[in-house]
Amino acid sequence: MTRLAFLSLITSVALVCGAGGATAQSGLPDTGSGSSNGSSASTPSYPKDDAGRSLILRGFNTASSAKSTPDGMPVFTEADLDREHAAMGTGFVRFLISWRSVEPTPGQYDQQYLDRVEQRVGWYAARGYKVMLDMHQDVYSGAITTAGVSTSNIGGIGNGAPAWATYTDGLPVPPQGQWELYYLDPGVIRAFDNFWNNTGNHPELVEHYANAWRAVAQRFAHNDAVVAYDLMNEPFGGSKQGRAFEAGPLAAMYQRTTAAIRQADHKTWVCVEPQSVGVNQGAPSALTKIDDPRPGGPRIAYCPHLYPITMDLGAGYTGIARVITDASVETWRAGVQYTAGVLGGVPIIIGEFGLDTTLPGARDYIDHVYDTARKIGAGVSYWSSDPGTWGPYLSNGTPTVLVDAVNKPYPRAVAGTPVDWSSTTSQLQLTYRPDRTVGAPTEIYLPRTGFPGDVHVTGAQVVNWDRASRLLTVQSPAGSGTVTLTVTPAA
Ligand code: 9MR
Repeated sequence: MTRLAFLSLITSVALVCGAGGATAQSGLPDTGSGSSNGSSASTPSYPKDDAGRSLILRGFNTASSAKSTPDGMPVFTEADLDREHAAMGTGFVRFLISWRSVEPTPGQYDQQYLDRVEQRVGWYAARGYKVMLDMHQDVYSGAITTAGVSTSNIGGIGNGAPAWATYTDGLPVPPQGQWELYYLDPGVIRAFDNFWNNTGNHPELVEHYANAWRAVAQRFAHNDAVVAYDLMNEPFGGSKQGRAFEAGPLAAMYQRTTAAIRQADHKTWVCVEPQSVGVNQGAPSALTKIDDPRPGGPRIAYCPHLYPITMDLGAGYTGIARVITDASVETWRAGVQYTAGVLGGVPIIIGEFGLDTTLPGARDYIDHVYDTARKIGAGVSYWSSDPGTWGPYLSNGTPTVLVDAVNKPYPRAVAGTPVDWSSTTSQLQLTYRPDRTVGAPTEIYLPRTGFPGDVHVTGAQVVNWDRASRLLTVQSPAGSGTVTLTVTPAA
């Protein structure tokens, strides 16, 4: 076992054994109860589309391959998207972009790169998807070693920041056998310390970062498919960790970048992530509220990742590993709802969760995470659509257990506020409070497996059932109050 894995395991066990107490003491909510800060954890909020409908986002990260391709594009074709769409009914993507590609030289924004991103966004838009643009990084940058990203034998040593913004100050970045361990290398810690200006030597870097985001926002401000900007993937604080980082330079960067984005774009949701180390495994975040200067109320969302250490270590989801994983997910869930409350009762989008789908119990774990997401009203983008054992398809095209797990009925856009929903392969039930100012219908995805023919709907009027796109649209009955609708296959 590696150093980090060992440390992580200890952290995980400590969380499972100890954080329950810490959770209770700090007033983190149980499922369904209100949080201690005035916002209610039992009434999730949702990002809205242009028609004002609540969005329940289900999709993939596309794709890890974009980290190292020279043109910054994922190895993912329109045909791949058609296959995903037909097989799983996804309607959302967390699309990876990178600072190195947006701003290859200081102050110069590569419009041809943004053209390529816009083209891919167009593929998604044509199929009715919503897009979150994710400014990705891992281990700061491909320039942390002279080896760069492409010659690594462990799948890429760092990606994200441009070389000109990478200051290791001559400190070493010794090779590691596992990519996460690079985060502990002195040169990487220094690169982050310079980015956050923990050193006091590089106040310009965060300014560049915020301005690069403004350039992205200028391009996509009026693109209806783009609903969210994930400001930074898995932030790491260098020598500042925990509260010192999250309530300090991280929140300051989010505030500055949000202000820069709002100079160009008042519409798109701004997603903020906690620090990844520890919080991805279930530790509480100390992130503080970000003000959104847009007219008409804030559009901030909380976009954490979920990686219980048991799953990352390959323990599978059986026996004691399952017990530990469930406890980690539960601790993580309480922390996520708490932080969403701190941020102002904001929508939650799980930007990443993922695992080796060939592990024992993988299917049960995937179901458990989607069920947890459903209960807390969270969107989900699975890591990732790349071919392989973590993805929906192996390199030879064989589907993994993920395809069947994701391909479930779900309400995609609700003309009001969802109160509760659940589904099996051949049934969907949705309770929601209609918003009479929303003219567009509620939209529901129904897989072919459970709904091969006509559908039977109670509690609402069918507007359209499109067996090709698998989309059912319904209008709630006149009158006020909560509506419960049920969809089953017609007898
Ligand atoms: O799965 C990715 C792996 O192939 C890469 O070597 C690694 C470093 O770029 O990144 C992995 O993806 C991670 C993502 O970038 C951030 N969240 C955790 C993902 C899984 O480890």
